[in-house]
Amino acid sequence: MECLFCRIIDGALPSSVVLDEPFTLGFLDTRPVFKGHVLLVPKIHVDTLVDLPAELLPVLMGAAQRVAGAVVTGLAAQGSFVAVNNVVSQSVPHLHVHVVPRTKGDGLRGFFWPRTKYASEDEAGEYAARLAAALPAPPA
Ligand code: DGP
Repeated sequence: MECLFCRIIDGALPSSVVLDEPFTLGFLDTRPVFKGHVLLVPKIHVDTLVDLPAELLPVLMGAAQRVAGAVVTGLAAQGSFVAVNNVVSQSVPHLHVHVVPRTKGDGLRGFFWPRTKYASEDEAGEYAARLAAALPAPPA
């Protein structure tokens, strides 16, 4: 089996497990932004969030919500950063949700991206309309 996170899910590679549920595994990132940085993965192999079956979305994000609570109650973080890299900046091609404990003044700078501006309200409206037209219908 080639996929690194599938090997962790199967137990072929060790990990520090935080959450083990029927469809979701949560384990510590070995290169944490801060200690307690958790990765949540679906146990089925999908490359990105776009590929996740819709019925597993609340399962995965529900687990992320609970872990985001646990870093506050269990590690005394003030909050968290919850993120998914899809393709770009994604170093492991098995969907994973990062839950990073955050505290004011923790020095995290890497997630401060440069910001741009819309040229006009019309341009913003065009972007909104293009996205809205491209959105698949929600699952029934
Ligand atoms: P990303 O760059 O968004 O694809 O995040 C992948 C993360 O996976 C990165 O923060 C480091 C982590 N990682 C890489 N290899 C391993 C590993 O073998 N075990 C664990 N637990 N985490 C890993």
